[in-house]
Amino acid sequence: MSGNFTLSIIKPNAVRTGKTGPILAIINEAGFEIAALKMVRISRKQAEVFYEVHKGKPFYEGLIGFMTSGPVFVMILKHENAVEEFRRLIGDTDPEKAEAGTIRKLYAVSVQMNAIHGSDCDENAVREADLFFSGFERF
Ligand code: IDP
Ligand code: MG
Repeated sequence: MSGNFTLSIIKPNAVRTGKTGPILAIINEAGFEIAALKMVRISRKQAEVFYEVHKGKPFYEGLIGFMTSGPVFVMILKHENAVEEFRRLIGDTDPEKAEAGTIRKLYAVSVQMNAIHGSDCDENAVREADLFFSGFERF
């Protein structure tokens, strides 16, 4: 299903403040199909593997601390051209630059606590989905 799916994470700030339902509604409205979904508390080790590309950047330690600070919802979402379409739906990394109506514009509280993750390319969608879901957990 490469090219037709992306990996998303509803981040701890959004889960903590009760935004999971509203965010899932936006994702549903936009026509994405949930192919896998679970609530997990990401460990430090898992966060380090997931964000290894950012190791050494000034925001890295803060990001790891934030992403392990509480439970998240991890999901595989299916859609035509899923990676690009989903990045458009979530908006810019920086909520101040995100377009009106995007998930980050609505629910991010800072660049770090920007409510949601979306894979940035098909190769990373495959990598990230494989980290979180076995074959039996995908539909
Ligand atoms: P993305 O999530 O839009 O792909 P990335 O550059 O891959 O953005 O960064 C991963 C995550 O790291 C961001 O979603 C955000 O939570 C955090 N982050 C990125 N840049 C900054 C920053 O300058 N300050 C604080 N946190 C940041
Ligand atoms: Mg990224």
